[in-house]
Amino acid sequence: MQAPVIERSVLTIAGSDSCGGAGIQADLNTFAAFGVYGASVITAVTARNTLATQAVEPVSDRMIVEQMESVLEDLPICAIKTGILPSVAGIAILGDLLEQQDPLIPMVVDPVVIEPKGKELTGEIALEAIRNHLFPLATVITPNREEAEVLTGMPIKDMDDMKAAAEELLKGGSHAVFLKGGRFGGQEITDILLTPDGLETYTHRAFEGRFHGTGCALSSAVAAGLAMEKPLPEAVRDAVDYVQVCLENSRAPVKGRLGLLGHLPRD
Ligand code: PXL
Repeated sequence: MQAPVIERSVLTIAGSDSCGGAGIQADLNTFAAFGVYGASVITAVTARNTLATQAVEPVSDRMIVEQMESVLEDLPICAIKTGILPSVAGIAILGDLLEQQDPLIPMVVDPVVIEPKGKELTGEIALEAIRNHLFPLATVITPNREEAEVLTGMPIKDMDDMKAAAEELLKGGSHAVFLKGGRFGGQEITDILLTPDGLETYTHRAFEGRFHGTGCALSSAVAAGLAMEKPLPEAVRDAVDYVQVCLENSRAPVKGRLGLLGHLPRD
């Protein structure tokens, strides 16, 4: 019997995380949890765990393009999520390739800047290239507080600062900004989605401790929702709820201090 043709799939363009908590591994787990087929273009390989990043090796621009062409030739990609993009030239090439898609594929751009030690993953120069080449093509960008500070040069200390930074990013040419809230002291976190239609807020529980890969899961869940043709505010709502469940189901590594998300039913 002939298998049915795949109707929709999501593509992650991101780095591999050897400990499985973030990057490609988190993205594919998220797509699976949403029941949507996931493809992956790997941009960098990390040797890392929840203690630190031990080594990073970028994948060549040529190989990134090869992977892109292989996937686009064969699969119905209904949404894309981008994570770590280590090469400025590669970001421009990727932008050109995505711009040529007709119609444009809905895309979630996660402007990942890793903590100072890991800046080599997506440094601030690469971030500038992401802003120039990918933000104009993105359905939504998903910076966290620190990334929004770097992108806008504006310090974010409270909710008013968050709104001002999101407005600045929207003015800068992004179609929508999902700004992940920091914890401003309380037991809750508020994320905001700013689009030309207005502002939506998403308040949720702040879990104790620190976790690995929440940003990757969140942006991938939004992409999965877009692939399923959910309106953006609904895709974001479902993504926020999904990460909360992952946090409830998280487990600790043996040595490191960052919790690992529980995406799928446990063994
Ligand atoms: O969470 C950002 C991120 C994205 N991609 C890879 C990572 C990390 C963080 O560690 O390792 C591959």
